[in-house]
Amino acid sequence: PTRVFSGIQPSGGLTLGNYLGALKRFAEMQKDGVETIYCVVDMHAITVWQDPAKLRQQTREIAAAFLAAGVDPARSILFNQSQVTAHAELAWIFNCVARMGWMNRMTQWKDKAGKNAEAASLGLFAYPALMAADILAYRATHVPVGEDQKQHVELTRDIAIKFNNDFGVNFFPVTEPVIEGVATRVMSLRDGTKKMSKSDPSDQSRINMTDDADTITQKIRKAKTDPEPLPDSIEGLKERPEARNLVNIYAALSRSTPEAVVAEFAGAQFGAFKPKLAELAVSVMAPISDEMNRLMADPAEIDRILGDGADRAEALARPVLDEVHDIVGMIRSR
Ligand code: AQP
Repeated sequence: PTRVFSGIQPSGGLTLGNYLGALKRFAEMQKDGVETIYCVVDMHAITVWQDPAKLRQQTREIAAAFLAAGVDPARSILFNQSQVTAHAELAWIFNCVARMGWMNRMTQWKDKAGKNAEAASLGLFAYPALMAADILAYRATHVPVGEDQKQHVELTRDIAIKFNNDFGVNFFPVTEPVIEGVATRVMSLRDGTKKMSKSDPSDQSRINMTDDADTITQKIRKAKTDPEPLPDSIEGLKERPEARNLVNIYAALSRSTPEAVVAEFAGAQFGAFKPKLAELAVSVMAPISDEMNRLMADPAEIDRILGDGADRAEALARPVLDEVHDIVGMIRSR
C-alpha cells in the first residue's frame, strides 16, 4: 500500500469487533513509506439521527480510541470528516455518478432501512457515495476494513471506474480493500452467526472498549458455547460458530493463529478456556481503556489533534478536488 484511508462512525461506543477488525490494524499499517489517513466520520453518523451533545462526545471518544489503539498523530493524519469540506463536495459529484440501482443492492442499506425504506433518510441511501468520496478525495490506494464493509469498498471501485470512463480520464485509482487477519468478522457472544455490533440491543452480545475488567470477565464467562470440548484441529470448529469465534478472538488478541490456539487448548472444556480468554482480553483491553479515559479528560487536546489532522487532510484533498472540478467542467474563477 502507498496511501491508506479508513474511518469509523461516532454512532455509539466501540466494540472489540471494531478494535480487532479496524483500530488495531489501522495502527499496524503505520509503516515507513505508507501514508495513513484516519477519519472519525461524523457525517456518516448523522444518516440516522444523533443527539448533538452525544455526537460531540462520541466523536472525541472515537478519536481517543484511535490514539489509545496506537494511531500516532505525528505519523498518521487523524481528523473528523466534517472539518474537511472536500468530502461533502466530492460526495455530491459521486451522487451524480453512482446509480440508484447500485445503492439499492447494498446489504447494509437493506438491513438498516429495513421494511420502512420510505422513512429512512436520503443520506442513509447515499451513504456509500460519501464513503467513496472519503476514500477518493485522497486517491487512497488501500482501505483496511472489516468483512461487513467489503461491498461498500467494491462500490467505491465502481464509482472510480465509472467516473474515469464518463470523463475519459485515468484519474481515480481503483482502491483495494484490505480484509486480512483472523478478526475480520468478530461475532456476537450470544449468537455465533451474527456480527458483534454496537447497535445490538443486548449489551451481553459484545465487549465494549470501555468495559471494565469485571464486566469483560463476566461477559466471556456467560458467552454462548456448545457442550463439546475444544477440538484438536480447526476443522473441528467448522459447524461450531460460537467456539470458532472465541478461538478467533483468542488468536487475534494474542497475535497468534487459530491453529496454534486449538493446538494449545485441544480437549479443554470451555470452563477452562474461558477464564484464560478473559484474562487475555482484560490484559489487552484494560490499558487501552485506561488510556482512552486519560485522553478523554482533556477534550481540548483531542480537538486540537483533530484540527491539526484536518489541516493536513485538507492540504491533500484540495488539489484533488480542484482537478475533479476541472475534469467535470466546473468553472473556478476566483
Ligand atoms: N464485528 C466486527 N468484526 C470486525 N470488524 C468490525 N467492524 C465493525 N464491526 C466489526 C469494522 O469496524 C470499522 C468501523 O465500523 P463503523 O463504526 O464505521 O460501522 P459498522 O461496521 O456499522 O460498525 P458496527 O459496530 O457494526 O455498528 P452498527 O451496529 O451501527 O452497524 C469497519 O471497518 C468495520 O468493518
